[in-house]
Amino acid sequence: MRREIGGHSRSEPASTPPETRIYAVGDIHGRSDLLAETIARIDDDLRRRPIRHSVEVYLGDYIDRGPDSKGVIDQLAVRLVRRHAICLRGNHEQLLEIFLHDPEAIRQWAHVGAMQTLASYGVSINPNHTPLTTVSLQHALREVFPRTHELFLQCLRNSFSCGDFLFVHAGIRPGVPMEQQDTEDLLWIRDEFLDSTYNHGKIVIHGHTPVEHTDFRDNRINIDTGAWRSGVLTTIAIENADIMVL
Ligand SMILES: [Mn+2]
Repeated sequence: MRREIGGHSRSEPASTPPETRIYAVGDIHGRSDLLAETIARIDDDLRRRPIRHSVEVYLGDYIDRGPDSKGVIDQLAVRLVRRHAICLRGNHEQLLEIFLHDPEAIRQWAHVGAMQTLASYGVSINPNHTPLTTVSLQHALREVFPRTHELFLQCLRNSFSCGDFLFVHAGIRPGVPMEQQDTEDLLWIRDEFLDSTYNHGKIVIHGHTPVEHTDFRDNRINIDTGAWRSGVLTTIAIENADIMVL
């Protein structure tokens, strides 16, 4: 499938650098089972179609909602070290990072699936026991939170650019230069970005807002297919100007 940027400022179709294939993976949300299948599919694709440079990009929201956030980070940490995978920060990882420093953050995080993440680390709230204070809940998680997962969080990036493609979790604010983008927008933005037909200069590959099928637009591609609920974790492979769903 060929996609062209905008139409005014570029006449060439959006493309990767030479001899480069980019794999981009959508929102995982605790589905370690689907991630394992995806990684196997990427490795299999690379065996069948070797290429000089391969880049693996995960678009964020690794945790919450699904059952095994810990297992997701275990696998991604290995991928990051062995394959130099680019792991972007999603708004859910941001909430976890804030909670590790500020126990009161659980109030916001709890609304979007924190309990499933805490449970995957063996931290559970038993409603029959005295309610845990936010501080003791934070201590309980910090006590069992692996050092490798701390290091993983430190490696997260808010954006990644390769060739004519820009990778972010949620999107960008239209009309604002990349270096002036607000982190909150990169991790949380919805309508102002999704409704925009602005030529961003690069095709934006993103997740964050679930869609039934990979959503190809002139200026962006949404690959969040709501894996935690749908069972479909989407990966696209981009090579030269060709974009395929893996
Ligand atoms: Mn998100």
